[in-house]
Amino acid sequence: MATATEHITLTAPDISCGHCVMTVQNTLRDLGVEDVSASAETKRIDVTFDPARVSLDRIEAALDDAGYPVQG
Ligand SMILES: [Cu+2]
Repeated sequence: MATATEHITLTAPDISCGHCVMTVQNTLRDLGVEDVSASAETKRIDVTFDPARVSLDRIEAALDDAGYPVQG
């Protein structure tokens, strides 16, 4: 059983304050990602996840639903 995790950095320009950071982090933690760290300064979201557990499409869809669409 592969246990490889992937690390990606997404950009979500609508992250503007600490509340947004918490919402983004909680949204992705609820999906079951290994680790997530968002920043209102850089608008970036660092995510470590197991692709066998949660897909990148699902991560992006959840962020979209939460009001923080990923750029690009
Ligand atoms: Cu905010």
